[in-house]
This record gives sequence, structure tokens and C-alpha cells, in this order.
Amino acid sequence: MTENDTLFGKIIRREIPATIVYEDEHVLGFKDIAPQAPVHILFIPKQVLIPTLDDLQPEHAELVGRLVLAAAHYAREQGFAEDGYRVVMNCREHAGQTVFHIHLHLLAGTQLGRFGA
Ligand code: D5M
Repeated sequence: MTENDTLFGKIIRREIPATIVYEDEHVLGFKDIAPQAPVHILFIPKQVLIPTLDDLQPEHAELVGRLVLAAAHYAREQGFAEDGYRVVMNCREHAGQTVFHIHLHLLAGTQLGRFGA
């Protein structure tokens, strides 16, 4: 495993607690500690530490696809896919990124407001 030297690395290694709701070979999904919607799950890559979206390389294409597919799978499985949901990835300061291990936010369970500045 590559270095996972962030808070999320500690969650992957089970060094700090998290409510894990999804796991496959490549992706871990767990409840956000400060939920912004009734359903707020974070999906992260397990084996590769990519700090920000700006660090993505062409070889990460499959991994990023896996994050999106994991979120879509979870939404279907949990029965809120028909009502709809949102996925968001924040990159650096202007987007408010606070943990530098890329993650996909899945927000659902209510009518979400529009986003923007
Ligand atoms: O999102 C980082 C997200 O990570 C933010 O919504 C809070 C969440 N967070 C921080 N610490 C934890 C722990 N320990 N468990 C679960 N969720 C956590 P960003 O896009 O970087 O702003």
C-alpha cells in the first residue's frame, strides 16, 4: 500500500473509528462526520494517496470511475437513486477542501439546494 498519511488513511487502516457503509477492493465508503444532508457518505480510494484532483494522472481514470460507480451502486442499493442525489469533489482552498486524500461526497435524502458561490 502507498503512504496513506492522512486522516482518511487512518480510517482505511482502522486506526480511528468511522461508520463504514461500503467497501470493495479499491474503494471505501463511510459516513461524513459533519453531514450536510440526511445521507452524506465519503468514497475514497484505498490503495493510492492522491491529495487533490489537481494531482490526478491519466492512469487514475479507472480509480476515479470506481469512486463514482461505488456511489451510484450505494444509492441504488439504499433505495434513494430514484429520488436523486448529488456527488461532489472539492479541490483545494476555494472549494473548501480540508482532507488531502481525494474523496467523493455523496449527498442525498432531501431536496438539495443549488450550489455556487
Ligand atoms: O471534505 C472533508 C470531509 O471529511 C468533511 O465533510 C468532514 C469529513 N471528515 C473529517 N474528519 C472525518 C472523520 N474522522 N470521519 C468522517 N468524516 C470526516 P472536504 O471536501 O475536504 O471539505
